Amino acid sequence: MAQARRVFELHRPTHVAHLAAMVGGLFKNMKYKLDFLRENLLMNDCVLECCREFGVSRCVSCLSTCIFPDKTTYPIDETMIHNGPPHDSNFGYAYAKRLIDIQNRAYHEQYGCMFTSVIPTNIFGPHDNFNLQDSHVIPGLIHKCYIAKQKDEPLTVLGTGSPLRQFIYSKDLARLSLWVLREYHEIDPIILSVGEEDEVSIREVALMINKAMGMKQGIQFDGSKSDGQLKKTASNSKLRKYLPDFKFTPIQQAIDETVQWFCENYDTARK
Ligand code: GFB
Repeated sequence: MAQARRVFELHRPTHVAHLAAMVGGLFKNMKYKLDFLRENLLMNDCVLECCREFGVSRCVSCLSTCIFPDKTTYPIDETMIHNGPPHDSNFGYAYAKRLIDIQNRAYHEQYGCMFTSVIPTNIFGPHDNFNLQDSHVIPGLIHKCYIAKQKDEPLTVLGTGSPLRQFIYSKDLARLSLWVLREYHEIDPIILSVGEEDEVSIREVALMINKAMGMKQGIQFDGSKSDGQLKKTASNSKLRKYLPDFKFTPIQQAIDETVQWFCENYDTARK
């Protein structure tokens, strides 16, 4: 808490985008459920309490669609956050993030604070974490594809490749988050996602990465590894009511740019 206070003391912010978090892909989440819970609870409490103490006028925190109930109707919308247990693979992270919504409401009711949250789907882009074990699926497969190409071997995809995901490009999320910080005046969260029609399978994503990397070899699957949640299809109708014309970057173009960034920055990339 003292460290957080020193940062607020130094910068005296009026607006805060709370992006501090312990994050990771499916396999890291499955391994460190307690750490994900404790680390994120501690960081969230520090940041939100400093925002209140220093009179910050707007704070936007970042959740994730993995926090929604696993047994639910689709598409998921913002009203369903607390309607049941999240998927078992990431309950530590999910409950810590759900509590931010509770904290925002409590800060608003007790102190009138204008703290809110965004709920993006799976994020990827340049500067990501490309660690082979702990990363999310797209940076993980990009790193694996880079190695497979050098060995002229097929790309090995973990699981069956059939789970479905909606992916948001980090540059699109940054633009939308600035809009939320400036123009969105609700305490209730808002899902930031491409439409349901842009949901893709892990298999399709792997093929897009292969194409972007110029791989000659195909892909193969390691069915002994977990698929995690099969789908978490989210509705972006609340976002579309506010921003009907917002243009998301096409996923193949976003993957091409991320692959190019990784290849150009291989030596210094997080991995
Ligand atoms: O991004 P990811 O790790 O997390 O994606 P989730 C996992 C899906 O990709 C699973 C498949 O279906 C995996 O079987 N997959 C295939 C791989 N190959 C790979 C690989 O090399 N690495 C990884 N990581 N996956 C996370 C939550 O769930 O979503 C986090 O656990 C967070 O808390 C994040 O919310 C956005 O989409 O399954």
